[in-house]
Amino acid sequence: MPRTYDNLIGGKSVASPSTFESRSSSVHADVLGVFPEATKEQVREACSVARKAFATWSTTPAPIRGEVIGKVGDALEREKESLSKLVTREMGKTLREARGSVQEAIDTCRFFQSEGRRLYGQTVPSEMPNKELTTYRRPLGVVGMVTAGNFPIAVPSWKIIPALVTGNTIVWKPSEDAPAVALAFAKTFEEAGLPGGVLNVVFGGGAGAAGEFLVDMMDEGLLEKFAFTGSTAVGRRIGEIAGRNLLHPTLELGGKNPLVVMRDADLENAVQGALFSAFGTGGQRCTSAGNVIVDAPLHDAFVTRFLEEVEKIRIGDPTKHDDVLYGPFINRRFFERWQEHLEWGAEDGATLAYGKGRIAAGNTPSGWAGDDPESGHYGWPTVWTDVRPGMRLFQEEVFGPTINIVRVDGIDEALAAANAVEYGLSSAIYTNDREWAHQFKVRIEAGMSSINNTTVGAEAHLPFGGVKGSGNGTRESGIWVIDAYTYWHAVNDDVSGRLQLAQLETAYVEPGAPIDVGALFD
Ligand code: UN1
Repeated sequence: MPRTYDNLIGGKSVASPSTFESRSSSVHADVLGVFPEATKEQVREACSVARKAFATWSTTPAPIRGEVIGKVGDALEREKESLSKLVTREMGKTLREARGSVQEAIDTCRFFQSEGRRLYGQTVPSEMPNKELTTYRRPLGVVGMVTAGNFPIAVPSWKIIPALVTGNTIVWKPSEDAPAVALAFAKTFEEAGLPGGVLNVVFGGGAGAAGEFLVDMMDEGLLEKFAFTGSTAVGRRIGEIAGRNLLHPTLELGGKNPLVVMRDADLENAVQGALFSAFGTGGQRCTSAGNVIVDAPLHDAFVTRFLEEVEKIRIGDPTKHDDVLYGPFINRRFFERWQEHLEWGAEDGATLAYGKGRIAAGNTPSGWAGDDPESGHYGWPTVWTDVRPGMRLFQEEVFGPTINIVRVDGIDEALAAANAVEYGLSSAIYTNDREWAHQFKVRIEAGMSSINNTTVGAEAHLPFGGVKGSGNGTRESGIWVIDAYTYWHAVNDDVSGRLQLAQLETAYVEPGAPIDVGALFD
């Protein structure tokens, strides 16, 4: 019998009238646990509990808050292996990548532990005597968070940790695709001594369920901030609701990330970079490459070498094999969404250079690791050639093991193609030409770019986020995320003992007579 788990509200376990199961992505019969479907009333209750907790947590000195985050990092480090295995079992990414994603959360703890001892404000000179101006970062209040299942620990850590160190309290609705990882992560905060009510976790679905209920709390005036990672369509909706409540949400949305390979590129490096960008995590990263844009003189050689490598990709159950590049889809929903694109490609008139849909008995690619393909949803690595801007295949996010190859001629065409999508999250160029790399840096419409590296693999202390349809300009990670969870408070401290009026009484110096350099030396 699988165990049943509860919501965490005000430091207490709270059950809900209905529940859902979390199943392993590689062996569907394997149930990780039964989780609650939080009701609207429970979500509301979590928000009011978080508000009460805000009074004490926001006045807890920031260095002390940072120490709690440090202890979360210690717990994550100690549990890294079992957490990584849980990520692999529940979500389906390889153990190597799962370890990387837990490490990303640890790195985030290390960064923000010490940020608790900075959170710098400024001292600013006043134009009046005996008056001092200072600025302080103040926490916003109660933050609602909804996160996706593809990075069930790293991406929540980018939100929860900076929000806590800056003194906010949280109601978090983790993805229904990875609730077990979310619960384990939330437990590390309990171990670290975070007071009850500061981080509340409500489980359940998105539309018509806990996720939407939490969004509704903005209209009820119970939240001061919303942070979301997920689709552009849902992000737009959250942005509208936040906007009418004068809240500035954090929105990390989709991507269709270009990887440009110029004629002078190191072919092997570019092939390896494109392979991991396209097929790492089975293409289920918002930073995965969508279009590989290849300069004409290298196009045919690139396609040949790339296809040789694609044929060798090892695929299988990541809980059993260490050497697979990717495992199953997170679940049926992700698989079905991916499968749709096979029709777009045919309608668009692109060429299917490699791939045969769902991996099944009698339909396995050469690198199949030999498991029962029906135990999870597995997709063939899929490569389309002759793809052009404007095709649906080129424009829309696919979120699976699919890559398009697009032929262009020269840096200007490459940049035009790279920018011809609605999104602008990450991007990459392979070239050793300084001028082309420079052109790419200044003209690409993206929040993140790599030169001679992949579209994925953002480090935990650089700003993460996109432009255009990929977000609303907020950034996560590093010092930049602090702006998302604080407001600037400007303080005028007047010790003159009298009414002093800036601008009206400012004692500017009277200028002397104008000088004339010509006359001075004639
Ligand atoms: C995501 O896909 O939502 O840069 C985040 C990367 C990872 C995070 C991806 N560090 O690929």
